[in-house]
Amino acid sequence: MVTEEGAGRVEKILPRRSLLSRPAKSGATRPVAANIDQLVAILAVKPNIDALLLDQYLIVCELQDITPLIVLNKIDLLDEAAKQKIDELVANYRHLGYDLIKVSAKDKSGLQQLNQQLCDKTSILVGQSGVGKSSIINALIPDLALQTKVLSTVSGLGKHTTTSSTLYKLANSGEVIDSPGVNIFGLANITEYSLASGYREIRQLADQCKYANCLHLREPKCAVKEAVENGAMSQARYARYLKLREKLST
Ligand SMILES: Nc1nc2c(ncn2[C@@H]2O[C@H](COP(=O)(O)OP(=O)(O)OP(=O)(O)O)[C@@H](O)[C@H]2O)c(=O)[nH]1
Ligand SMILES: [Mg+2]
Ligand SMILES: [Zn+2]
Repeated sequence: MVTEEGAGRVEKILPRRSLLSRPAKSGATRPVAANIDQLVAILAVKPNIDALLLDQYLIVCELQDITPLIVLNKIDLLDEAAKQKIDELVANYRHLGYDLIKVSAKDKSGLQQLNQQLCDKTSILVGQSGVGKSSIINALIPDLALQTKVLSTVSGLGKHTTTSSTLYKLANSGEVIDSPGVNIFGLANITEYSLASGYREIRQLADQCKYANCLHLREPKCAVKEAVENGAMSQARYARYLKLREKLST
């Protein structure tokens, strides 16, 4: 606050804006990164699109007030067979209000748009190994030459190339953190109720459920299940909600 003489006084130390954690031994959690403004969840046409992992990232964003951005990389590899499935997924997340941009680190398409979204804030790039996190940062900062790895031709899967999180400064005064391609925060600190409210469409519907403590499983007069039945909520997203609930209880 400002005192009479115009001098300032420290009222309180502000809490960290956000804290991403990952599960550690015996139910404890370990911090991964603090004061993140934006989480960029990277998906890639190859190796495969892991929507369950994407939902986990989005839940963390919903609960921690971190802006999510979804980036679909490697669109240079998109063929007709993959296109329909991906279009559906893209439409679903955009319909939910998530920003989603399509890029190719290889031919540099979409990178200008991505660069704009990274302006003036600190973002962490996350996603399974091999989706191209380091390649995207390399493409945004041409002098950097971060190590990336050729995907195994047998499995199409990446090996973990990046082993620790590192922060890089962009020319547009944004900062990006490259993270290793592991499931870095999982479901740390998430309860069955916070999981439900981490699905934004479930959170919006929940107050129309008959029971205030409805978990949208087998309860009667559940607005969420009704929405799934009449197509207002994506069946695939609901199925992932159920899957993550199972993961929580194991
Ligand atoms: N065709 C194509 N290949 C790409 C693209 N982006 C990245 N790759 C390739 O995908 C592989 C993995 O890229 P990385 O940047 O190492 O992936 P990463 O997400 O950093 O992986 P980890 O560090 O293991 O987490 C490399 O062989 C890249 O050349 C793209 O837009 N198109
Ligand atoms: Mg990497
Ligand atoms: Zn319900």
